[in-house]
Amino acid sequence: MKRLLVTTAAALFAATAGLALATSAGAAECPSGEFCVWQDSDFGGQRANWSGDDGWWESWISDTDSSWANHGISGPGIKDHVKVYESAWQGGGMTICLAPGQEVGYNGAANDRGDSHIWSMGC
Ligand SMILES: [Ca+2]
Repeated sequence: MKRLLVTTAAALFAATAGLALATSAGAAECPSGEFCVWQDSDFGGQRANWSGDDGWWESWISDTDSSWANHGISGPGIKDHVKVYESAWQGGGMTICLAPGQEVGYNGAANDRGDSHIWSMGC
């Protein structure tokens, strides 16, 4: 009887651990309603996050951005896409644009180039 209990507990633990792993692997850690940027790929290193526009990223995140997540809220008439630019105040070229809910673990064309971003109606 004791052996049966131990086996059941172990199976339960394994199932719970598997569930936790599946959850954390799916979505980047980014607050609802915000745009998040990480210094490293795959949502690693220091994270910056904004609910609004920022025309001049802090120096530590400028030109170090390597992964991005748009957790903005969608709805009629709401600016729910995010455009990232290579210079301050939406200057230079656009490096990457994210649709609502989109998470990008790495993008070679946009890597370490962002300086500002703006929310928009589309890409
Ligand atoms: Ca980087």
